[in-house]
Amino acid sequence: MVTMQKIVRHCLGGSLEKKSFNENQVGAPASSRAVLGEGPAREDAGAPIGATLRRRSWLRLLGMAIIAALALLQTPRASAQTQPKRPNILWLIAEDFGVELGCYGTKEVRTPNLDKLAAEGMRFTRAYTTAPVCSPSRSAFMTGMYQTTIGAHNHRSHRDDGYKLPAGVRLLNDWLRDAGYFTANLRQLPAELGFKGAGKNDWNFTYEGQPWDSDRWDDLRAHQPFYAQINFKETHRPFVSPRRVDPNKVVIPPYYPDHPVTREDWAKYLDAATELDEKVGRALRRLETDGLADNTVIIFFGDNGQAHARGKQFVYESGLHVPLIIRWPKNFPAPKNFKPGTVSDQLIESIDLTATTLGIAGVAKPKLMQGRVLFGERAEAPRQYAFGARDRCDETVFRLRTVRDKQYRYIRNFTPDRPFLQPNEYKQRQYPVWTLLPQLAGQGKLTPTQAALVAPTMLPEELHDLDADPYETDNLAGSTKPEHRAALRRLRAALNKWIKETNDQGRTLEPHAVAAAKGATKPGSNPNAEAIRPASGGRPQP
Ligand SMILES: [Ca+2]
Repeated sequence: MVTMQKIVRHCLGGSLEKKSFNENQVGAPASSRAVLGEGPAREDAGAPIGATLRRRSWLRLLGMAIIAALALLQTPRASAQTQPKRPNILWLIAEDFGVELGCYGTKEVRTPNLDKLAAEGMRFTRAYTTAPVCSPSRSAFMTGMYQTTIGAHNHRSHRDDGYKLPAGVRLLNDWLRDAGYFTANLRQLPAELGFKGAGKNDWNFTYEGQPWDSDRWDDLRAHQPFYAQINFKETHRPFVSPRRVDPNKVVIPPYYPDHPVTREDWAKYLDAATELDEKVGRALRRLETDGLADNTVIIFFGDNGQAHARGKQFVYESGLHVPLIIRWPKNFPAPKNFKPGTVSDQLIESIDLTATTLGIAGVAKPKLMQGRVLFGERAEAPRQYAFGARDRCDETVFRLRTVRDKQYRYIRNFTPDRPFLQPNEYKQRQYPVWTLLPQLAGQGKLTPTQAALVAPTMLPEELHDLDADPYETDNLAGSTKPEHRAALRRLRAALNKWIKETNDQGRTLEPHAVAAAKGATKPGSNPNAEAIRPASGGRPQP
């Protein structure tokens, strides 16, 4: 009873009055001490005895209610301390980045840190984002759902209309937080790293509340298990990394003109990859010195493909193919299907990383989640197909859908009446080759493959044999060879089925005025507001 009175007194007269429940404070012991510790005594001197007793029992009840409420608030976090130990999970996300790493065979880059990560972990050669541009891709891999299913398919849409995720669909963070994980999108990194995380979210839906518990690296060690991201902006344009690569030595894809402008631009992209690798290396080394490396699963990937004219925003390999490296930590046994030091050619969609991350955390896959678990006891069958979709980007409306299997990529263009170079202010401003193409076309200096990019219309269907033609320049949709006809029929059917079964929301276009305003539905709103936010200071906002 004395103890209870102390508790009641303390709650009402002491720490409760100055209590400010710190959402970032995890773990029962510290918080419990804050509530149960000695506080200033409270006396009821001068009040009648009956009134005092009535007040005391009321206070007792109130105190118990407050304690019960605080305990309830802390239950998920407290349970993280007592359940079997689970690994931390750190996503390292590169912007607009294809597979231009030494370990993927690019000779001109110097990427020793990611190459080492791949050697220690697993490297995946067929990992694909579901969209070739930031916001739909990020909306997808943060929910484990195709962006086309959840209505997040148009780039920078739903920024001012209050649009929410469909019922039963949640952010990865929310599922993990419920399971006792601390979540962070790291912007504030240790000073020795010499850079800040971009902190990018870029979701095409409204998130109410605070999606992340923290943006500070310094919070990680005390808040395990954690799920954290570092978003790297080096490979996003403009490329500003130190010059290392010789433009004369880079290998230019055949669909771009071999011109000094192209070579210079490509070399800068590879320089950005080297800079990215250097920063990833710093973060990984700090993880070790902080004693976190052996408890943390590392997942490195790109948020969409290459920042080049035919890459980002288009559904060729160059727009969707991303690097994927996963390293398993020493303190946990590798799960089923995870084989350190190996290379896998399994088809993977970025939304599989969502389901897999939940699996690593010991969380059952939510009923609606379309991503597949790659490892562990919950591992699902490998995909036969990887799908991708491009819808409005900025002010530019296309509807492109694609599916690939282990050998072929099929593309269907629902807007073939528009040119590849359909005006796009962002591409024109940031991509020198975008401007170079029509200039050289006017001078008659493009090869037929390159000239396809300046044609007044696009092909309604494409079929590419990725083994024979990795640059996807030879369209086999009209081929009479039986194997090509069979692949075309099979992939057409697979795409039709996917559109129907996943309820592709892109079948209905946005109103013209919304598209023209780059997704804004209200005068004066800026759908790019988050994307152009400076990468320093403050917590990330949804
Ligand atoms: Ca991006």
